[in-house]
Amino acid sequence: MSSPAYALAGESYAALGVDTEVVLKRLAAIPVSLHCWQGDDVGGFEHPGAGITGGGIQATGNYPGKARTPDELRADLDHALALIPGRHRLNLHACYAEFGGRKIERNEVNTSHFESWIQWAKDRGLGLDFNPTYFSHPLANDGATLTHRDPGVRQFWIDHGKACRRIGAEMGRRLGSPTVTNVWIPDGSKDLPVDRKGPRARLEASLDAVFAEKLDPRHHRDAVECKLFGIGSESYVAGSHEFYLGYAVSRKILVCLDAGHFHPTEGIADKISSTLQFVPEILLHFSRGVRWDSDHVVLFDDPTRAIMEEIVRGEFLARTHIGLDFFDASINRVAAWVVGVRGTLKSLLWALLEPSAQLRALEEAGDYTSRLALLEELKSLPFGAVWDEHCRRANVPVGPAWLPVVKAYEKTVLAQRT
Ligand code: RNT
Ligand code: ZN
Repeated sequence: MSSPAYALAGESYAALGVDTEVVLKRLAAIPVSLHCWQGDDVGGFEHPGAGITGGGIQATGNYPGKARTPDELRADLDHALALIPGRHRLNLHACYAEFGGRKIERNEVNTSHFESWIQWAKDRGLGLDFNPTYFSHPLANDGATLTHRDPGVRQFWIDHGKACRRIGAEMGRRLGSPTVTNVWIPDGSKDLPVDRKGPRARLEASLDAVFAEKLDPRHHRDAVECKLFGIGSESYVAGSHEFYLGYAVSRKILVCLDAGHFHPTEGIADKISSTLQFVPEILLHFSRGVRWDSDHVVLFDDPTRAIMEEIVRGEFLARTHIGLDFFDASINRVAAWVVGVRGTLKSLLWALLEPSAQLRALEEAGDYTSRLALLEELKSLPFGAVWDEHCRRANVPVGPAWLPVVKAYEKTVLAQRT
């Protein structure tokens, strides 16, 4: 039995030609890739006390209770996943490898270092996504990795990328769902570089070496992520949007669009239909930049909805991998996941509930008055009742009822971590 509020909401949407039952079925089948790094401030477990060093990214805040071990991180993820409707994916970074106390270099990582993660994902029926880690490492601390002037350092990072692609493909094979392995490097310059060309030429050659091995697309996809600037790379980033767009188009691989990686008022929604005109698929990093690429928790807000509207309107869902990229250390980290994933899913539901046939007909008829009027009226439809029904059917808390669950977990588990 559906709730009375949902039954009424269904009638409102039906009057506009939208079948909420069809929408809820579609929504339930779309996975979001949860980023593991929200749980420990992008620290990873390569060695005790690991944390972000350099790389132009930074987690701020010191809220107590961050995961200190892979087991703690997995427990926190389980807790978050139980409060989020649907079946999703986990996005891992190479620095979350488990070495069992041994010292393993990044160019030597292999699937055996991710066995516990693969088993964890398998037990829960989740797919995995993956990322080589090109930061928080002595050989990255001068701000260069794949663009490095020193061929030896470059080779080290090329080997890391190759190793990670193999791990990604193996994860995809074992879990029966292709892994997207996303390459993001921090390489850039704090102050005005004289040579902007050299690092980009080296980056192209390094990427070609990383991607040289052909991997089965049934198990694996490659993505490259651009960025405008970072902390310490304000004046120049080698892997800019133009660079990676050109690279991905010419190699027919995925472009990763991170919502925080452009000029402060520039959204990524309008980039989707342009990019997908020329590359097979895209990866999205949902994030919320506040005045800069600050990686705040994703919300059910205008920019997030605009991205989802584009994906749905363009019928791009099958060619879009939905990922998250935020890290807030100033609030409960499990709650951050729950807020961010629920906000992402709400935005997706919002887009799926749009009466697209009607809006399109108005546009094609040149009736822009009605198009604008209808878009505005949609905002006060009983959206919340449909979202609540989705949560109810997925057996997760409805509305703010998830919050006391996280608060109890904080008291019994997180607060005990010192
Ligand atoms: C950095 C990129 C990148 C990272 C993660 C940790 O600006 O957005 O995606 O945030 O790889
Ligand atoms: Zn990102």
